[in-house]
Formats: sequence, structure tokens, C-alpha cells
Amino acid sequence: MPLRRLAVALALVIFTSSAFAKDVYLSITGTVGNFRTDARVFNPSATKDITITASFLPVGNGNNAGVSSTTFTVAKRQQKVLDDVVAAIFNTSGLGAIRLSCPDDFEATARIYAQVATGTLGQFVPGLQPGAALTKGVLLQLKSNAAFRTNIGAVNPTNSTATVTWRLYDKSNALISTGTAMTMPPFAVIGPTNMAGGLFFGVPGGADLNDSWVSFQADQPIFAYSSVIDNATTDPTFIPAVNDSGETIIVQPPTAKVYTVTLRSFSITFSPEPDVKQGDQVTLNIVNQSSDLHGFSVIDPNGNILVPAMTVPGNKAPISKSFTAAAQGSYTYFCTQPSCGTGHDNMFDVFTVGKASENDRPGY
Ligand SMILES: [Cu+2]
Repeated sequence: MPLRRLAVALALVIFTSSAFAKDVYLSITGTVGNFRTDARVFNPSATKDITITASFLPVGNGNNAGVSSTTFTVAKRQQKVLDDVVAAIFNTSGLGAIRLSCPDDFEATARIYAQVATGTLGQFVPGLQPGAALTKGVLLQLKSNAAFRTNIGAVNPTNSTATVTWRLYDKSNALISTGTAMTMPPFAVIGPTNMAGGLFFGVPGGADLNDSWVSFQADQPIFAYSSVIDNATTDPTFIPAVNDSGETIIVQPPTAKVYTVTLRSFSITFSPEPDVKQGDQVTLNIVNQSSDLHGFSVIDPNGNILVPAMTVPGNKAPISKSFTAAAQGSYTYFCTQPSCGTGHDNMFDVFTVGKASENDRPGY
């Protein structure tokens, strides 16, 4: 057989036998209280009945690597109806994700709803393959106020521990809260949890979370979703995470910085070393530890006088001056008493004020 034909034949063998295997996750399903979940599984093949291996991954953020599995078949070109799937297929109850695996192609969806007299439509949950899991994503169009609440849930579809950091942004796109880094064991599932309830975020009073959004970063790809619920009607909306291809920008809140500035003949020293970010409120306690008369002044990078020229008599109590470091760049400070001595020209230096924003680095 010519080499090329052999290669084609080998490729066909690999393609048609064990090479294809599909995993699909339904991020939230359950049989709990009056909540039920109906699932549907579709077999697109016109020629072959397929066998699906199914595992129920309970919520609780525990290691689900060892859960048992069961199987069911789907006949060719059929949509299999799996009403109350958690009880029907797994003979159990509670909330969890469902993992479906098959050597052949298939599709799956679910609907989780409340079983009440009038019935509810509930939420449709897409079946997602692990390739759709995200290490950086955003949850958009969230609401948390008197009329609506927002739940967040997540699934780790990997056999590794995932560490996830969540960030909440308000209506004005300001960072409201950075959640504590969350550890998700292999195949762990976090059930839908009120985002303003503490597990995800401590939300400051007065935050406007009408049209809020959440970003997350994880060291393993995860499935995340939010569920926005109308508190009056209980109408829910399922919002899967979408990819975040950009860099997270963290705006640090301004902080108060206090330094002791010591004038000597002939030097000016800061204690501690200046570490000022744009927007910081800076207080300088200026003291002259010599018997000579010195002076002091600070000018910002744009030439604005932040501390006007002042005299600082020797061996007296410190004099306090405060300013806001509004501009980035070099701030100049110097002695304003040319008659203080021959070393006067040495009493001159700068400190640098950096950006308040710092980009996230991977592996934080
Ligand atoms: Cu001087």
C-alpha cells in the first residue's frame, strides 16, 4: 500500500473509533423542595443508538471526583425526555450539576422550575462542553436591589483544584468588592448563592447594584452562571458567563500616607521611604534636627505648589502639612532658606507618584 493511502486509512480508523468522546455539563439541576429539573438529550445520529454515561455532582463545593455513574441509551434521531432527571436517572435528590459523557455525539439541555399549582417556566440551562469553560469571564446584566436578587453558581469540570477570584462592579463600573479567593476541588459544584449574601461578596451599604456585573479569574477553566430573580413574581433568568478577553484593571482606593520629613545640615530625609500612589492623601510632619534655620516646600509635577515655602526653626516640634497627590510623576521638595549654609544645594530631591491602577497578573 502506498504510504499516503496507508496514512489516510489510519486516520479514518482513528476518527471513526475511539477518538471522539464528548462531555457535556448541565451546571444546575435538582430535585429539592418544590424544584424539579427536566432534561432532554438528543442523538443526532441517523444510524446508531448511543449510550450516555451520567454522573450527578452534588452542590456544596466538595470533591466530586469519586461520584458513581449510571448509563442510559438514546435511540437514533430521538430526543430523550428525562423529566425530573435527578430522581429518575440518579434515584436521588438535592441540587447539583450533571455530567454526561458519550463516545458519540449528542446534545443536552435542562430546565429547572418550581412545581407549584400554577407552574413556573423556570430557567433553561444549556449543556456545555469543557472547551466552553472559562478562566476569565464576566456575568452581565445583574440586579440586586429591593425588586431583584442575583444568585451565582459555578462548576469545576476539571480533575484539578481551581482557585477563583470574583469581583463585583456597580452600576458606574466601580469595583465594589473583591471576593475572597475561592477554592473549588475537582468536579466541585457551588450551588446558586445570593451574590450579596457573603459567600461571594460583602456588599457595602448604599452600593447601586441595579445593572451591576461580576468578573472572575480562575487558574482552571470553570463554568459560571448567574440567575437573576424577580422577588415579586420569582421570574428567573439564567445568564451564562461570557469570555473576558481583556485585562482586569484594579483601581486602588486612595489611602492616607504619613511621613516624617527630617531636615538636617545638609539633607532632607523621608521616613518611611515615600510610596505614594495617585490620589493618596499625604501628610508630612516636618522637623528640623539642626540648630540652623531651614525651610521647606513641595511642588507637584505640573508646577503646582503643594506646600508653600515655610521656615522650619531648629529643634522645635514637627510642623504638619497635608496635600492630595493628584498627579502622577515627580514631586520636588527642597529647602527654601538659601542662607542656611554651604550645603544648601544638597537639600533638594524628588519622590515619584505612581499610577493608582495596577493590572492583574496571572497566578495571583
Ligand atoms: Cu537649608
